[in-house]
Amino acid sequence: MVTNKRGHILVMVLSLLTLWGTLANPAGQGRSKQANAADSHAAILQRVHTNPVDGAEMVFIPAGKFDMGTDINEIEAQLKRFGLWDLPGTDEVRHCLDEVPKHSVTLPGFWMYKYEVTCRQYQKFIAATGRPAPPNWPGGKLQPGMENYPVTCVTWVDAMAYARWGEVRLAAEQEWEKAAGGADGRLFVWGNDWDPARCNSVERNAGKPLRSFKDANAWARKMFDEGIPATRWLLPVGSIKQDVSPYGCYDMAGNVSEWTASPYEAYPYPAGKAKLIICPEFFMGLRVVKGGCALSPVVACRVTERDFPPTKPEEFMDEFVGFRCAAYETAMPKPGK
Ligand SMILES: [Ca+2]
Repeated sequence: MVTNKRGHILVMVLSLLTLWGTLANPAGQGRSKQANAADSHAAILQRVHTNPVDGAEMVFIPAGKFDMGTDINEIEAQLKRFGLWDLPGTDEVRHCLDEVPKHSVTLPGFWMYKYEVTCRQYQKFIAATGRPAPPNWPGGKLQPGMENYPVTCVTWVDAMAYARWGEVRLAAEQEWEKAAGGADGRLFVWGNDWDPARCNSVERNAGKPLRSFKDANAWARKMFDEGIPATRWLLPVGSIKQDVSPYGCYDMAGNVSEWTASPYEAYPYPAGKAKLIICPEFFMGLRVVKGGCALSPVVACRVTERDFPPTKPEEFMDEFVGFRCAAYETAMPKPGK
């Protein structure tokens, strides 16, 4: 553990608070403010709510500030860390450029789905609203055994309609990134070191290192050419216990990538600095997808990853794109629907 002057001062302050708490509450009458504060923080982290509409578990993400995105100067170091800096071409660099610049974001507390929305939950939505089943459900029917898999082949408009039915909403990309990485700037939901066993990614499915987009895509193409269905690579939600965020959200590194509510635009630049439109796809009415999928290489499994399905959000669907929902702290669905 690193200690510094500020750490010592904090320890002193906490010690004084403890002493004050003891003096103020002699013989254990009542408890110190510090103990109560610690309890309430633990209570917040343990707050779980079940959405009565779809039965989804939701975890609470406390209010606060975090740094979103990636500094231009960090891209080289990150790619070197993964052994991807010296590759020919610029695939990996271009993939990170839409995360620039790193910027501070302050969010109020909110609730986030603990898991990707499942086929069982989507089936309930279909039954209640008459919306068509995803086209990858044979005969329009949920296949036995697929109930706890993430729903896929849904457009952004489908996901928005689900959220409206569920009396929740799609997460903004800022909320998604905070729910995935917390506030300490970690590269992956579990920390800074890449470990293919910790999430459902291409390296886990291939059983060998496939670090670059080129290698990952070549392997995926081969699987498709052999007629192996996409569902072969997906897992029921929450299957990999290590793919869990600091707040207890599962599968934010892998399994399926997830629609967010947010338009795909350039991140804000500091006042006085030009906003560089470094990605030609910005401001084209596309929507942000966050997180890696079962065919993603390491770069796409990072917390700061953002991607853009390249066609209209009302048309695009993919066997590796699903979604999860969020809600304002004060706008949780109540039982009774
Ligand atoms: Ca995911």
